[in-house]
Amino acid sequence: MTARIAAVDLGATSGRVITARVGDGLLDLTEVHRFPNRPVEVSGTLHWDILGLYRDVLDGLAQAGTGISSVGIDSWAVDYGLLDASGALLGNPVHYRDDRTEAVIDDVHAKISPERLYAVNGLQFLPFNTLYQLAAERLLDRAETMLLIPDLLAYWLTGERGAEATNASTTGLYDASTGAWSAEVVGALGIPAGLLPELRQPGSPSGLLKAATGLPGVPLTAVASHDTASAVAAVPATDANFAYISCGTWSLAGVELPAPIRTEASRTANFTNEAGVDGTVRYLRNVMGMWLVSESMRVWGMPSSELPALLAAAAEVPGPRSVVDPNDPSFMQPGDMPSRIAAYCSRTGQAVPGTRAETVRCIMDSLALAHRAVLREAAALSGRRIDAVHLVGGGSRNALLCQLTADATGLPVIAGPAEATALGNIGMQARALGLIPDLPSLRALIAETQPLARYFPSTPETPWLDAASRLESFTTV
Ligand code: LRH
Repeated sequence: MTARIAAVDLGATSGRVITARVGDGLLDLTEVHRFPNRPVEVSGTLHWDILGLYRDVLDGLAQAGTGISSVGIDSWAVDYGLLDASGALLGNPVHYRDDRTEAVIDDVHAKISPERLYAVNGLQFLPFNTLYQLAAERLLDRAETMLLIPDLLAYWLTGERGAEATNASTTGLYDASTGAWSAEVVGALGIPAGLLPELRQPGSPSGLLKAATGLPGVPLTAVASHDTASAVAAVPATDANFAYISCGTWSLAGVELPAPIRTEASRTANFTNEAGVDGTVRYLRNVMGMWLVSESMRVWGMPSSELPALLAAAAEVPGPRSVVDPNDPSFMQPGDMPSRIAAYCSRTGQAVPGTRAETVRCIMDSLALAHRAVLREAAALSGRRIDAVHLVGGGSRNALLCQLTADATGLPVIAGPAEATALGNIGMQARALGLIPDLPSLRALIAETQPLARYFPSTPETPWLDAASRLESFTTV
């Protein structure tokens, strides 16, 4: 038996609607609609253009056509819309790169300490975690319900409200031990009871599409709606000793574990325990990934179609030379990334990249070095042996980054699938339809059907060791 399934996958810079034919060993993808996701600054606040995105979702579903058995939605994490008592959207969802939380982080930590927060939610500190955003939220007193982005779109498509669990686990309000909203954290922060809808597990039915969507009566299925959770579900690993890097706007690097780790060492290393499918834990740390390149290209006025040429030029530049900590707070907000990278290099006494190719080479070496650091720490903190690194997502098309990651980590890198997030989304729907029995079968099917590339360490470790210790000396200054 086969079925046609549609995945809506929204990333921070672009979205897509992908259909797949699944079943009988088949997993064929067709991208039916791809669209840019362009944030908008209004009166000093950075917003998502949520109605524009919803329109593109509708357009994509129209392109998908009839004969669809199920639709699922995933997006980036942490951001939300608020509904008033009539179900109307209050304001426009704020982008996680807006700096509104800076002023409230200390207040939140005065109400509940970072140590206690980590003991409950197991989450890495990121200034945009939903709990800080809610502390800075001006519309809270008028809000009845908070819906994370995929849940908000699901509500508009079906009229049904819920909170999908993998994405809920990125809010800071979710208890990593019980898999429920944390009454303790919610209470400590004075978040109104009832703001958070009931949790839904990936695979559960989430309503039927309304007539106005053009696909009336088609079932919406909750997937691992946090894009990173979908991407990790689609890692084509065939045994347990693997690490993954879900590489797109961010590089999310880590291992999959059966239970959270909330030791003090893990907290100070800022490792997160986000919920994966079937009770798995995504033990990882965020690395500010290809954002550094996409933002540089925006400043240079280069369309993304010019990325391959830019990477080819960067591959000709010798490296590793100047390196930056991609997670330096100066790189977080939109702006003139090449100048900020130059300022970092000059501040740390390194050669300042002079050309675009040198800047991109500096970013690639820095990301490879960050991948090395995170995976070594993940292995040390979890005791998990890493035999291979699965690099999935759009970054898997970046042969330079894949090769440098193999060189810097000293590990084989298996690159692909590029559409891991959509495949994870589709996979959970296929499982709900009874077409795929379990997670290992989904991964095996992806390994069999999707093109993968392999990269092996090709250079001595010494220059990477030198660069790593140089970088450490900057970050402790
Ligand atoms: C990647 C991602 C990541 C989050 C960030 C906000 O798209 O979902 O896992 O930390 O966006």
